[in-house]
Amino acid sequence: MSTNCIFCKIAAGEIPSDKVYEDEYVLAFRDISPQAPVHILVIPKTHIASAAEVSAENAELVAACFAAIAKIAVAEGLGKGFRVITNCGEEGGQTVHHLHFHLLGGRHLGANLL
Ligand code: DGP
Repeated sequence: MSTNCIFCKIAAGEIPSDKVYEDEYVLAFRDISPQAPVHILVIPKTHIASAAEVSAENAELVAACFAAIAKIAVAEGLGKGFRVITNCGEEGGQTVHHLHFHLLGGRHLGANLL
């Protein structure tokens, strides 16, 4: 656990969240400021600061996040499709420095990324 990391505190249950999925490695909860009808944050419980910190040593945690995303998408009725985004660093727009994947769906998101 990283001191003062809000997502570590959510993973530890110290801060409440609207949890939608949990396993040994992964927690998923609804974003506090949803940008789509379904907007869920999927995080590794272990602190990884961002996508820039992913390596061979922690890649299994990223794989676990994506396995969770596939399950959550089914549970949330996103059979028509969804989008997964991770913001990385200052220019990438990252505001919480604990690796997280935004799972977005529930409407047509369009072809543009920006
Ligand atoms: P990013 O900009 O990629 O770092 O996204 C951070 C997201 O985290 C943003 O969409 C808002 C969300 N968020 C920040 N604090 C909290 C919180 O305390 N609870 C929940 N559920 N979401 C949060």
